[in-house]
Amino acid sequence: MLESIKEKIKDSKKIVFVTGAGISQESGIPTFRGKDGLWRNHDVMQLATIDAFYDHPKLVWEWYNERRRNIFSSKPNLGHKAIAELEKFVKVVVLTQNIDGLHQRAGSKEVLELHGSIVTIRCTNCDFKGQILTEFTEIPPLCKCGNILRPNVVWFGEFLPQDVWQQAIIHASRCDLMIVVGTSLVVSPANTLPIYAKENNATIIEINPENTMMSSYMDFSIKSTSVKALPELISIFRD
Ligand code: BJW
Ligand code: ZN
Repeated sequence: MLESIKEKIKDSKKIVFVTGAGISQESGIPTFRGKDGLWRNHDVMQLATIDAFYDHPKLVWEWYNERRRNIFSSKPNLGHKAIAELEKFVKVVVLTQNIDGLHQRAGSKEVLELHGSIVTIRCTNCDFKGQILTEFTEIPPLCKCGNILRPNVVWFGEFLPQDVWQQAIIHASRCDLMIVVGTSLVVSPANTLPIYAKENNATIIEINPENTMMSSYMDFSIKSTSVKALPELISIFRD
């Protein structure tokens, strides 16, 4: 890693991470776009919509059931663990688009889930909401009130949980270093977070093996996977 990046990182007081599917790719969880963007010949972007859920609840639930099974048997990787360990040295906040809970399982204390959680299930009609780790044998699963249950995630066309989003903007606006890891930055409003950081004159670093929509906007782009690049951050603070 360049000495100039190392200095910026070591001098920072508050690091905000913005993470996406790429950080969990090395835990065996597929990303959304590119070659991973198909499930049983369905474009996953078409499945992740509220319309798809109401039109084809069984199909969408089969997709979530399979993903829940995979996620529950996956483990945080060295990238998630490095972010959690950084808390020993500097204030860290994680703003994640991921719904897999792997940052929390790696030990990160302050994680804001912008797109909800696949662990939590809620009713489409009543106030029921709860963490359910067991597999649903009957799909779509039904609530005690008789209506369909859904994963507590944010689909296209739905608003992000407003309290979480407001907090995310505040953190992005008040950091001096933002590290954007494993996201294509094509989905709004999460892809506006680097803009809030830049307005505060924060340094922005991207970690991604590929170019993204905003690579040219970054102060530094590290073309690497998160498992390779993130553990290096710890060594900067240790040295
Ligand atoms: C690695 C790596 C390694 C690989 N290491 N890196 C027109 C009509 C209607 C709406 C819109 C519209 N135009 C715009 C909108 C808004 C819409 C949007 O942004 N659409 C765009 C696609 C055009 N956004 C919304 O609808 C949002 N809500 C909203 O805006 O509310 C206001 C509103 C309301 C009503 C109408 C209009 C506006 C909600 C967005 C919700 C997104 N939900 C999903 C599903 C969540 C649940 C689930 O997981 O099942 O969130 S979609 C999916 O995309 C998921 C992700 O969080 C999100 C972002 O994807 P991410 O994480 O960036 O993954 P990838 O696959 O894209 O990228 C992976 C990256 O990793 C790549 O760059 C790789 O190179 C890299 N990588 N291996 C490091 N080892
Ligand atoms: Zn209910």
